[in-house]
Amino acid sequence: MTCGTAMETDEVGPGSALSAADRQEVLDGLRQQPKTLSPKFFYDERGSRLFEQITELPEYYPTRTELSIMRENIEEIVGLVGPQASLIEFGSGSSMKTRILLEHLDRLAAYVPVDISRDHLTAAAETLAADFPQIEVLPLAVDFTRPFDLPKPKVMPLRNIVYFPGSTIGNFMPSAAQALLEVMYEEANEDGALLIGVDLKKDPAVLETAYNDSAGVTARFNLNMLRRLNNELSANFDLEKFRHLAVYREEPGRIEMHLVSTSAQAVTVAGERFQFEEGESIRTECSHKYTLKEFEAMAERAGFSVHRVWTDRERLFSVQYCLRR
Ligand code: SAH
Ligand code: AVI
Repeated sequence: MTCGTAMETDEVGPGSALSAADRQEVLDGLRQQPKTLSPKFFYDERGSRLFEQITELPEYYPTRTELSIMRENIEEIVGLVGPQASLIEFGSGSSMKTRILLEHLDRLAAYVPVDISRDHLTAAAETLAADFPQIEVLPLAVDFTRPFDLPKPKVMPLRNIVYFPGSTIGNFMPSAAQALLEVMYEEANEDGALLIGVDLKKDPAVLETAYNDSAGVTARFNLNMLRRLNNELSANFDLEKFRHLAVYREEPGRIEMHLVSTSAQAVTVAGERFQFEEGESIRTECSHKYTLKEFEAMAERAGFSVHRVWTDRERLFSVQYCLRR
């Protein structure tokens, strides 16, 4: 059993400050009109825990739907993956869904969970390594949008299977999503594949309810980004003066999450002053929803062919197995 956190040159380091590159990204985003911040900044330890709570909300259908699709089709998935693969998961979080794969896949060579939320990743990997002592667990605390090297397992894998559940692909703009799929194409090496969760277009009311839960957890998750910038970039956001907004935009086909300033105000971030009008917002997340056709076209542009698609009866969510062409 191995469970050391592999480190990279552009690593997500320990401690409580954002890296210089992240600081620059935050400032660049706030200088834009409209102001934006990357959703990757949601995930400090508190943000990761709030996301876990979101996955259990009655309104948030994606997690339970994806889980049920995985459970129903696990035998077929095991057959497609074959023996002695290395499983590389992008944005692994607590690796909760991955347990189904770890329990069923045939003699995994290694499991490599990749996540930006370092402490959360380390805790999840330690638990998994204890629960699956026969599997080499090699966590990698990096930002997967920047170049990184995969750790080498002790057992030579027969193929690399990239796993990207949760429809985290939807959190990227279409061009960035395609670029990320191209990275996954490279990681999946010659005989490998991509197993990906993709949320589907549906009644906007269902979507808006999923991102505006009645218990206010999604609002706390959204506002946590400002708390994080206060802690890690010496910002002075007053959390009482911003409110959560999530709306579905038909044309780009995505839920947008915003933090709306409830008054005219000035905020300082890393020494720079930003002015907000009353009602002006920071866009913190886009969550794109795809038709099966739209996702297939994007996967093909990245070099994949969609080999198998599983959905639930209501066609809310899909799990797709993509081969390198
Ligand atoms: N895969 C889990 C968690 C999804 S939440 C699930 O399906 O439920 C999205 C995860 O991606 C979080 O754990 C977050 O920390 C991680 N993440 C987001 N952006 C990232 C980035 N740029 N690099 C690495 N991890 C990232
Ligand atoms: C991680 N990601 C796919 C989630 C989503 O649905 O876009 C993040 C999230 N944002 C609000 N609720 C959940």
